[in-house]
Amino acid sequence: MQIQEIVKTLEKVRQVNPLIHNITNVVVTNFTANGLLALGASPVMAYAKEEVADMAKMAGALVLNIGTLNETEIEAMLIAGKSANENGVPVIFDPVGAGATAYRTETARKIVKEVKISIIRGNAAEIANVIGENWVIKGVDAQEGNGDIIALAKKAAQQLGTVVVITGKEDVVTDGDTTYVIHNGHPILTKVTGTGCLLTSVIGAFAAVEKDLLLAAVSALVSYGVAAEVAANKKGEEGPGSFQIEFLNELAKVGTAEISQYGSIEKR
Ligand code: ATP
Ligand code: TZP
Ligand code: MG
Ligand code: MG
Repeated sequence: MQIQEIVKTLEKVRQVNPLIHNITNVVVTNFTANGLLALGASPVMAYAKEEVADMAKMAGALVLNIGTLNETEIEAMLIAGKSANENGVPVIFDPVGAGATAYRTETARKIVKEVKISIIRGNAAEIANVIGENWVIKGVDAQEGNGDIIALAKKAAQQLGTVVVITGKEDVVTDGDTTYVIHNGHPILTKVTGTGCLLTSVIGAFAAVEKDLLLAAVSALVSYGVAAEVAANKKGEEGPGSFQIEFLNELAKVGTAEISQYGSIEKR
């Protein structure tokens, strides 16, 4: 995969300005909408079971995120997911906190069973728990693990039949066969809540414009990670508040120059 293809895919997002239907959590709603707007996508949050089938049908991608789940929202996610599936709209899933409580684990497994997911994105513990492996998770944050993340991602991709993205210090993308490791990003991302959730929605924006889901996911991760690096270089020392604002600025600006300079992908 070439850097030029990644830049082209990012440019396509900005040209198409895809509508991204998010059913997400109450912590990250505003940040997600602003991040998608900055990038060049068009966010909508719609949750009512009476309208989600219609909204998902007209979207470029549907993003499901169980960060603050409840029964009403889960019902809406299943309706939206099925509508997206029937209409060829890619569904991106963030199983926030899978493994932390039985309810989250069971709900995540129910969603991947009942909805055809195109790309699932989470930390290692979340992905492990979705496929029935027991990794420790505290709340919604992964603990430092020393497991083999590439092997885990491949196993999950094969078991779920989706593209899998596991993020952390390094990000892994695989369809179970072809695997990429992305070395972009910055530790200060862990000090701003919702940077994982926004990333999942950003992956949705790329999947809305690029049918090759590996290219879509890698392009999203590189663009996002490079924007974070540039923002951290400019404002990181001031702290997470200044970084969060600058990160939105850089999501709007990141392009050929920055991605050529900092983009770091490795095929495994
Ligand atoms: P967690 O709850 O475990 O923090 P998350 O859902 O917030 O998970 P992350 O794994 O934190 O998701 O990923 C969000 C973004 O932060 C990704 O772009 C990832 O590459 C980046 N990231 C996370 N940790 C680091 C790190 N130590 N160094 C560089 N980038 C990181
Ligand atoms: N609690 C429930 S959802 C959520 C918190 C803190 C946000 C998690 O966001 P991210 O992107 O996984 O850090
Ligand atoms: Mg994080
Ligand atoms: Mg998360």
